[in-house]
Amino acid sequence: MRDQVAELARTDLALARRIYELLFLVRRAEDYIIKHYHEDEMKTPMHMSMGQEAIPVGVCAALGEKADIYSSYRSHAPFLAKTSDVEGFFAELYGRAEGVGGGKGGSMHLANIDRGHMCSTAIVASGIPVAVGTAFANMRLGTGRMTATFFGDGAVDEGNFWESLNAACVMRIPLLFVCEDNGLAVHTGKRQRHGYRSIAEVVRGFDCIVAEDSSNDAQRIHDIAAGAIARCRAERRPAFLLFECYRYLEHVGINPDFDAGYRDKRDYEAYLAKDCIALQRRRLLAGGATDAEIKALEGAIDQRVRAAVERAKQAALPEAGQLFHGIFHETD
Ligand SMILES: Cc1ncc(C[n+]2csc(CCOP(=O)(O)OP(=O)(O)O)c2C)c(N)n1
Repeated sequence: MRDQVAELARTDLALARRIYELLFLVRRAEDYIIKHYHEDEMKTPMHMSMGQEAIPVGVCAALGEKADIYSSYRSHAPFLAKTSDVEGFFAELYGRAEGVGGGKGGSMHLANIDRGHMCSTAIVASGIPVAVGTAFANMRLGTGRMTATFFGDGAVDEGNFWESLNAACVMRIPLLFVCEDNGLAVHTGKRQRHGYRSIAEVVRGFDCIVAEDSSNDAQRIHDIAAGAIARCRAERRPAFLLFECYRYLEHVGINPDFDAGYRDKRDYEAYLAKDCIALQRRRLLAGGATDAEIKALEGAIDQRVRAAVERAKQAALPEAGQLFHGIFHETD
C-alpha cells in the first residue's frame, strides 16, 4: 500500500490530470444520460461504458490526436476519450441535426472523423476489419497516424476478429487491437462461450505484441498502450491489448441489473473498490494537486456537460429531406 502511494506521488501530474479530466468527462456525461433518459427525448438505445472507462481513456491518452479509432456500440467512452466532443455527442443522442451523425445515428453510430473517432458499429466485430484497412492506409500513405480498434470479449467469438488479426500479422500492419474484456456477451459468460482458457494465450500464437492487465487503472493502461504503440511502430506489427474490466450497468440501458440472475453483486462491489475515477483522483492528490483544484476541474466539466445537454434539448431536429442523406440507399 505504501509503495502504491509512493508510486502515485511520483506521477507526472500533467498527464495524471489529463487522464482524470477525460475519465471525469465520460463518467459525468453518462451520469447526465441516466438523469435525463426517462424524459424519453434521447430516442436511442444506450450501451453504457460505466465501469469500463479506464481502457478507452488510458489508450486514447497514449494515442493522442494523431490517431484513428473504431469502437463498438459501447461507444461513449471511446468517442469522448478520443474527441472530447461532448456537444456533438449529446446533440446526436437527442437526435438533433447538429449531432455528429446528423441526428440519425444515435448512441451506436458515433463518428467525428476530424478528431479521429472514425465510427462505432452495432454489428459485433464489424469495425475490426475496417480498422485493419485504415491502419494499412495509414502505413502505406505514411501519414504517421496510429490506428486502434476497441471491442468486447464477445467480438473474439466472431471469425471476423481472427481473420483481421491474421491479416494484420501477415501484412505487418501497426495497429492496436484493444479488447475490453468484461467477461460477458449480453448475459453469457466467457466460460460458456470459449473452448479455450485464455484469449491472450491463443493470440500469443500470432506474430503480434501481446499485453494484458486487470488493474482498471487508466494511467497504467496508458503506459501499457504507449509502450505497445512504440513497439508497433518500431517492429512494424500489430499489438493485442487485453484489459479486464467490469460493466456496472445492464447490457443495454441505464439501470443496474443484479436481479437478472446472471451475475453476482459482490463482483460489482469488488470492482467498485477499484473504481478508475476514484483511483485517479487519489493519484492526483498524492501527486500534489489540492482538493480545491480538483473540485474546480470537476465543476468546469460538469458545467460543460450540463450546457451540452441544454443546448441539445433546444437544437433543431433534422429536416425530413435529410432522411436519405449520408446513408447507403437503393431506390429499387
Ligand atoms: C454479428 C452480431 N452477432 C450478434 C449480435 C448480437 N449481440 C449484440 S451485443 C452482443 C454481445 C457482444 O459482447 P461483447 O463484444 O463482449 O461486448 P460488450 O457488450 O460486452 O461490450 C451480441 C452477441 C450482434 N449485434 N452482431
